[in-house]
Amino acid sequence: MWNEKIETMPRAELKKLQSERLVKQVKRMYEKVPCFKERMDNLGLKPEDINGVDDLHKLPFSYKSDLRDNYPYGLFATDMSEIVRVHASSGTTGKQIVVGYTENDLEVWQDCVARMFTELGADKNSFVQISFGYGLFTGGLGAHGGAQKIGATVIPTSTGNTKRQIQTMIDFGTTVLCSTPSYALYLAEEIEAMGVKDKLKLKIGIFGAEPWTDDMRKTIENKLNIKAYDIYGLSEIMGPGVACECKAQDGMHIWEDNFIPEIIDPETGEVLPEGATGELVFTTLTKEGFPLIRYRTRDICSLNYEKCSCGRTHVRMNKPSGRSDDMLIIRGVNVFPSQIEEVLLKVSGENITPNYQIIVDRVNNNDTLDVNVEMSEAMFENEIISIEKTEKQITAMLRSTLGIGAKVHLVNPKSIERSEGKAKRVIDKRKI
Ligand code: DLL
Repeated sequence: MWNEKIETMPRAELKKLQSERLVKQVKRMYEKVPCFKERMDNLGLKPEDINGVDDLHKLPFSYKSDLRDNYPYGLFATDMSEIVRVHASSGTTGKQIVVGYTENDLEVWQDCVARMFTELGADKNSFVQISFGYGLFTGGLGAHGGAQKIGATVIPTSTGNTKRQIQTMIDFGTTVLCSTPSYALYLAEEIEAMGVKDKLKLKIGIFGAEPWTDDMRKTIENKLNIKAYDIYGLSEIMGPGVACECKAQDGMHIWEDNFIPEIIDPETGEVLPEGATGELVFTTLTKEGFPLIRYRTRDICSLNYEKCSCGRTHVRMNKPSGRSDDMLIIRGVNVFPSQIEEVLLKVSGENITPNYQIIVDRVNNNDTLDVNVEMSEAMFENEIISIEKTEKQITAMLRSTLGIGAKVHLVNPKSIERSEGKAKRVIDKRKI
């Protein structure tokens, strides 16, 4: 382990540490962030009313809209002279949001990411290729900092230039690949097409930044002949490294010395009991530049507080099934794109590839759902009849999973645009 004392800290001690940090954080934010002070004042709350984690539920929520309303630096809690880096995220809608880090924030970030790399088997002998985008997106530089911290040889390729990226992977002896799962899939396809799979030294894939199913994980593992791990994070809270799987692969450990997670009912805001599924909310405990209290992530998941077989005591979150704002309501039925992916990957194999796109529209006041799936080269050369048969099979499976009908279209190989970062799998024309 990278930080054994912290990673295995008994829960009672962890709670004490969190409580001390929370009290300080609330006091600091009350003094330095006008928007937070105003919300506290409106609730008739003073920093002295917060004596530890048990008082957390009294504090006001914060929202993505707060970041937009206070754009760019209005929520920062230090003087700008202390901020040594900013990152930004555009998200799916609206103006970008900006986050800032002090020198100490960057150190905490590197420490969290170093814990992740160490657990997943990377060390100073590893060659870590970072194929997350570098720039304002937190993925590239965030993963980079942790990989450097553990003394690995970092190969900062960023995204894009896929063929060269693969040549680099071969020539430089990459053993660990970090990217979005959808870019890993794209890389795997190109590796197959170039016929160079046996030239790779890859062992571990560390993927995240977007929802992906377990079936997608298996597909990528088989195609690249690696072990693939899931990591989670968001710019507002830090970037990659907020949570990551361990070798037990039974959820992602959230580094609770730095972040307190809660699960709430997204409608009422009520804190839900242990194990319930709801919206994930984070409070940052150590962030100086850009701290947040009870930040509504919109990600839907549950938390598991049982001790993990890896020995870590920090709580585990399960794979987010999607964001509450990604949920599609089609003819009154709630549909998560991940449910569609699950079905498609069950069928994927000889006939269809894991590349797909979901198109939602409204025609004559009726919602329509079309799912385009790329067929394999083998099927492309096949007779029409088996294409129709596969379309029908997928349609039936989708109907039984989603409870609504979808039109499935098998489309030509390589006709769906590949993603180098986060995949855009849903086109909701009702919103255009
Ligand atoms: O995606 C940070 C990151 C970079 C995480 C690299 C992991 C690896 P944002 O661009 O702000 O930050 O997007 C954050 O992406 O609220 C989730 O909805 C989604 N997300 C991130 N990781 C996962 C994951 C980065 N493993 C938003 N599974 C989050 C599902 C994920 N969704």
